[in-house]
Amino acid sequence: MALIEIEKNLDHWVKSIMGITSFQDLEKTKAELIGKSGVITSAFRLLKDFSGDEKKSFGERLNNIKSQIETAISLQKKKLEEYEISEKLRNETLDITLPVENSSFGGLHILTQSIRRIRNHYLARGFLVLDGPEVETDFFNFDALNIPEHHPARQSHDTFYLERFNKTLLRTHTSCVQIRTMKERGIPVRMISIGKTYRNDQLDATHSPMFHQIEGLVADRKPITIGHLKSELKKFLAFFFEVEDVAIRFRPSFFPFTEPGMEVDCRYTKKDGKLIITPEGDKWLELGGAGMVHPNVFKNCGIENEAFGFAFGFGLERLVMLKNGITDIRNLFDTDRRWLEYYGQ
Ligand code: FA5
Repeated sequence: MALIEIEKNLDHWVKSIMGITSFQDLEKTKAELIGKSGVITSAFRLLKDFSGDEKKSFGERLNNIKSQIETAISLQKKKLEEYEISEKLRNETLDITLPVENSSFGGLHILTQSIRRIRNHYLARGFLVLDGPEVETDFFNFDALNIPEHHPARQSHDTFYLERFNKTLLRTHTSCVQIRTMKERGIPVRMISIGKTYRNDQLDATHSPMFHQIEGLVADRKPITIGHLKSELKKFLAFFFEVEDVAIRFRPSFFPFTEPGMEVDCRYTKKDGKLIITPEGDKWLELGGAGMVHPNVFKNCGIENEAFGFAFGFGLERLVMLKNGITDIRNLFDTDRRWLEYYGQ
């Protein structure tokens, strides 16, 4: 197309660009005018037929036309984008005056319910209910609990270290709260702590990289025995499972912060596929760890001379699963509304 004709058409092109209503049409017009084989681009090829001032003037006129077209296209594109956003906003406006379809307003997660129940139980019995930080130092998580660097027990806790903060980690258990409590308050003390703990464990039906533990500690200058520990655990488990009595047994185990250390099992039976905690049960169920506080732990907390104590640590998810017949820990962290509504309160 000759330059004269192009100049004549310019007004018409700009007007029609301003009237385009879709991105697709805009792109099409852009290609027809200033695309690779567009009218204007083709006209530039004629430049080679001119020379000197003529060439200069031809080039300037064409560039001027091209830039007017580009401006019109980009203005129109912006207009279309704004229109699209305002349409979207208009269509997606929520009518908050409409009545709700489902009258369920949510409830407390079963883990929250359990934490509250356990806390209330212990508060009523005069225990301190304490929290500790989830980001801990290796002193509170390991050293003070008689697990020095290079101790093999450190390997059994697959720890998330926060490398930027030297010697800082996500606590692998709530036993650190024992240390913080005794360092700050000394003994005698009766406390529990419930909170989140973290381990680099593969997620499966019974393991989660984040889970909760319940820690208990009773320490005194007066003698405390395994008999006291057994009685406390029976009380706690009978309360938690809402049964009259629980038969428990201790199996020797090793925790560097206890001496002796043990695993706690309780009797149960299965009826119609349901798990029932009962002293008459024919099977044993593993519940958690416990033991008598190791003398080094007292020492590390600045408690000199004779001291006695017991401690226990249970996984909350495992207890909640046993009580409610939940077979997969992942259900506790899913967002299936039906499940949450069933167990929520
Ligand atoms: C401990 O963590 C000790 N601190 C418990 C303890 C406290 C012993 C006081 C003695 C005195 P253990 O590593 O066994 O022990 O973990 C305790 C419980 O946490 C386990 O019995 C289990 O119920 C739960 N648990 C451990 N790892 C996971 C996991 N990845 N997901 C869910 N629960 C877990």
